[in-house]
Amino acid sequence: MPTITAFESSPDRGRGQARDMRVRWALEEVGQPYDVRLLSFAAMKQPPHLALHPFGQIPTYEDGDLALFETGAIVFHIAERHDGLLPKDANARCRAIAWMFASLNTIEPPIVELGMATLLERGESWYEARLPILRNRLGNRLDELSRHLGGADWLDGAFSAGDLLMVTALRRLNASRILEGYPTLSSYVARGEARPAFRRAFDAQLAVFTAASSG
Ligand code: GTB
Repeated sequence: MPTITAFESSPDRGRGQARDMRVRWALEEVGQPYDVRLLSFAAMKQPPHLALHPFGQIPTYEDGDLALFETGAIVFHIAERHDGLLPKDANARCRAIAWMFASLNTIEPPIVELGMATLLERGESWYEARLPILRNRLGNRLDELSRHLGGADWLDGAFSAGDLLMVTALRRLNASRILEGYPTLSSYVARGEARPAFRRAFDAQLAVFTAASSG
């Protein structure tokens, strides 16, 4: 049974924003049970965890003699070894992998950049001038993604690991009202969140926060 790592006490208070959520969701989609090792921020920076993750972060994934870090690599590994997250057709499979990269490399960076600016740069003299630039950069990407999705349920045919990573990247906008301007993308995220595997993964990470805050 694989073991993943997650925050002992997630700063998102159980909203499923930390990246263990993506790995949990992938494991739930393919029906693979898993163990979770919870880590404090201090433990994440100690040698035992740094041996698994060079940047001292979560999530990690251990299964037998394989230890992995980076959510994209972990989700890809799970998708490769189980049915359900990548199409069987070779070309469709390549396109689903392209969407995994697109979510991590094209869509998530402007989301994170805007989030970091509003969180950490508010006091800077240039903050107000930079904000519209970041909003515009993200808006362009969301326009393009929305146009691609059109009336489809998923990015390219059946639900895939590309959708799993894209939905979780877009969920990072939940705290803002940005997706309200993109009904196609809001419905897409809602479709992802309605999947039973998403719900199981979400409830599992929420249970960690609930237990930590009641203990
Ligand atoms: N590229 C890596 C991957 O995809 O696996 C990035 C991993 C990463 O950012 N891990 C974060 C972490 O360990 C947790 S998920 N941070 C602690 C550290 O770097 O010391 C990012 C995250 C954290 C918290 C929220 N939140 O509170 O809303 C959202 C997302």
